[in-house]
Amino acid sequence: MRSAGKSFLAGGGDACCRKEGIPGAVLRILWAAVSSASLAVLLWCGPSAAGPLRGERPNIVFVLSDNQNWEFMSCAGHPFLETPNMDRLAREGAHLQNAFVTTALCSPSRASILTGMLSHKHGVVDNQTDIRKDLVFFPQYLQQLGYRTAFMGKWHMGHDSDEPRPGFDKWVSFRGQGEYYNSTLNIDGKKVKSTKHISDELTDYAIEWLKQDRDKPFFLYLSHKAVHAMFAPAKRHLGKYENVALEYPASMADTEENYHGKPAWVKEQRNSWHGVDYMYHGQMNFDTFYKRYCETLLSVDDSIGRVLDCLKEMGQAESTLVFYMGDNGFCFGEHGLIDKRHMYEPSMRVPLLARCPELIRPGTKRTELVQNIDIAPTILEAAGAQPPKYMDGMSLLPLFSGVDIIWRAAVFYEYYWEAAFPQTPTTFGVRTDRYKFIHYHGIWDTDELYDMQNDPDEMHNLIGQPEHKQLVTDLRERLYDWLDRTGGMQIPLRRETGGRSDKRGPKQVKQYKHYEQSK
Ligand SMILES: [Ca+2]
Repeated sequence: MRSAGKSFLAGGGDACCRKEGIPGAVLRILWAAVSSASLAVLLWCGPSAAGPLRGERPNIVFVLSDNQNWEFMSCAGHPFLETPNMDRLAREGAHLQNAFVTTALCSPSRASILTGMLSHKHGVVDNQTDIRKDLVFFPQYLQQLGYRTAFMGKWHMGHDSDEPRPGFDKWVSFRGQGEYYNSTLNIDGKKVKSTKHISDELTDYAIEWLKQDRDKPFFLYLSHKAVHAMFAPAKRHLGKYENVALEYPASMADTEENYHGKPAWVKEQRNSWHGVDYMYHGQMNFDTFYKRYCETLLSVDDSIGRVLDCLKEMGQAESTLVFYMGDNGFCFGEHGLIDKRHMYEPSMRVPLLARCPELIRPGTKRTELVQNIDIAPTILEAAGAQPPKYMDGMSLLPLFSGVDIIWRAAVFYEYYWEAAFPQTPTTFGVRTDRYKFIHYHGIWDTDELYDMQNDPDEMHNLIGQPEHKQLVTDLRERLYDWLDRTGGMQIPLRRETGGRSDKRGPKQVKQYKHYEQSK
């Protein structure tokens, strides 16, 4: 089967794209955009190395959470959150500790996971734009390789449609962000009302599907709604952390010291939908926000546990490759901000775990810089195919082998201003293992440079320091080289539709509406 898979994938983007009808012009752009990262994939994927490290194709499960901060797992050192099943994945598999997204926003990141492509290449740069019909989702290739595939949960690209998308034999989804309770699900084209908390409901469907008799390998994409705002824990978890004492980040206070050297937009955002002074326009206070988020995340951890137990019961736990990842990070008061979009560490960094005893040594920890665009090439290679050249990511399988390898030296970042949430500017950046350079488009006061080794909380902007002048010049050049090489030298423009969350709040919010109403 592996050679059959290679016959259409080994030719890289060319063969795949022609098969799926990508026009020649687009194909030429894609070829022109083949990056050094793609080259590394080719180098690693020689005939002897490609494919799983065993005789047959593994079953694969990819579990995605929404908006999970990379430190919100017990195994990542969170002070009180209990995530026994995420910890189990890390203990029995691999914890990729330096994982990032290319754009910290739901739909763009999901499109990057599914296509292996950067946001400016797949074109999904906000939460409203649907993905182009000519692009291929990696599960479509898995189907051609003989996999049975299922999608369960939040899709979100093309906000208003929940219709089944290509690449999946089974489809359970909902419109846009969905609802925690009383969701209207689209199950293979039919509308069905959910009866439970959405994390439990999706897991029920996932397990029912996993347990079906089949003579083919399976691929499950379990895409949770949790933990997106407005948070709603499963009833069994509600209030679990009500009495914990929170520790606020040092950069949260509105002090001159905290905003020294920062661009003006950061302090301006404090009093907005995405700032601690008027968060979600007064729908909750910071402590409620933090605690309900943690409690809502517990249902995702439960879901992972149920999937792992199901695989064990089926006798598939040793040979199934299970991933767990967040679609973007989440800010908890750092620099006075909440939520995501910007390039500060809590926003662009995500949890990433993988388990497969036949493939990954238990307790593996890797610190190489990895990204959401790496998921598609990794899964395709695990399935025995060579990833298409047009994909921007790199297969992570070499990292699971436990040997030292030459890896990428930097990851790049992009975020495009949205009319719906106008408080965060268009942002580009590059992060090496030591430094982070952030460049804003249309912001004229200052760019940013941080020494991530000595200043992991990004408190001291070094951009103006004379000793870093050459470093800034070099990083700026690398950033533009990357944009140039990958076809990113333009700003995508979208028609403004819907409302703008651009209100300013009172100094003191007197009533927190969302949770007052839900009591
Ligand atoms: Ca998200």
